[in-house]
Amino acid sequence: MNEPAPPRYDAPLTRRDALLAGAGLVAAGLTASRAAAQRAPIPFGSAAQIETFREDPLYRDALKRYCDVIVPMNDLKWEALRHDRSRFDFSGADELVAFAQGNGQALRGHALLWGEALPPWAKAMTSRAEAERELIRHIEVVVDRYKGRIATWDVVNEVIKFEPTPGEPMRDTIWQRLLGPEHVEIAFRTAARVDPKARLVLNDFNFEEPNAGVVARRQIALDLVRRLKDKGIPIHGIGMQAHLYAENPIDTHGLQLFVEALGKLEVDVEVTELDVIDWKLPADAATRDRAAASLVSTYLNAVTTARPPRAIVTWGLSDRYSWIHETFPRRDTAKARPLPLDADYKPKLMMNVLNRYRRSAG
Ligand code: 9MR
Repeated sequence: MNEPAPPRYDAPLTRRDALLAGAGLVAAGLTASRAAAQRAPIPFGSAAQIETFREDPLYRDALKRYCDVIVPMNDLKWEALRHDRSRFDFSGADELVAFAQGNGQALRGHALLWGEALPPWAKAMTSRAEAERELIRHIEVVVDRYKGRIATWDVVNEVIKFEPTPGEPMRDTIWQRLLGPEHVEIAFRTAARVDPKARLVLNDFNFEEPNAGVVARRQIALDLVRRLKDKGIPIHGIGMQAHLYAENPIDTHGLQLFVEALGKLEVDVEVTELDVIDWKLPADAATRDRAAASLVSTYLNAVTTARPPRAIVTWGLSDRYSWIHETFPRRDTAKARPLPLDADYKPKLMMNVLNRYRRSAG
């Protein structure tokens, strides 16, 4: 197979590059992303998994070295905090928060409301009053504990229906079943009341693919923002997860229109769970790494030229550990390569792309 020439990351930007980039003609978008990134540095970070954090010193070193922002991957979810109904368990979250604070890193909290990662008792709730009482109490306790330390919260996660049908915008969860669409308002209103200084974000996935379902998902996000704003309930950002499928194209124009429309509503975006699902790519590692870097570059260039995101966060740092290994296994059993560092913590081409946007190089 004839492989394309490796992309250039370090050559100076020529006038021709700039013109091509402006016309959207630069293959892979690598040069274009460089131009966009030169405007202003964007905080970079990663989700951190507590078990790995405890066991692997190289993982801790990488988090410290590369990240401006840390996101506890699972330890602020209900499943971790509320395993027992009567008692909050902050052990994992506290450890990661202390680590980030010790390193002068910012924190994103993920997530105050989600239909998944719930303990059995929460899945078994039966009445509106019970769901409302538990949700409000949960947000009060958790946001209050980390007030002034966790600056940004994913207040709600994945509340938009995967493939929305007209009149059915919301995902079917225990919250939607018991509280209806109002669960979003309750969550945002409560978080704002407890920490009026926190950045409050609605986090969701797939705003980037070229299909009708995604067009509908973007519209629903805009409608949700408008509804909250009309009611005087603060929302400051949309978190775009960006689990990018390597085999699918990115609707750069649609994505940019979305980011611009959010800007008009005075809402920023942040990239919250970036990684590349490479299960359909050829086995050769170098080919996969080039494709992943190129896809990330195309995505970040589209977002950043429309309106710079408040942060760029990857869902892990090293290919050694990723949810993609289990969720999207390759037929050839080769290990997935979704993240900016390889399994031995060596930076890959994706890290070069991210470096264009970062506050400081690692
Ligand atoms: O990566 C996370 C994995 O370790 C957990 O088992 C799982 C369930 O809590 O959640 C994964 O993270 C998800 C995130 O919280 C929300 N967006 C999708 C992520 C990947 O599934």
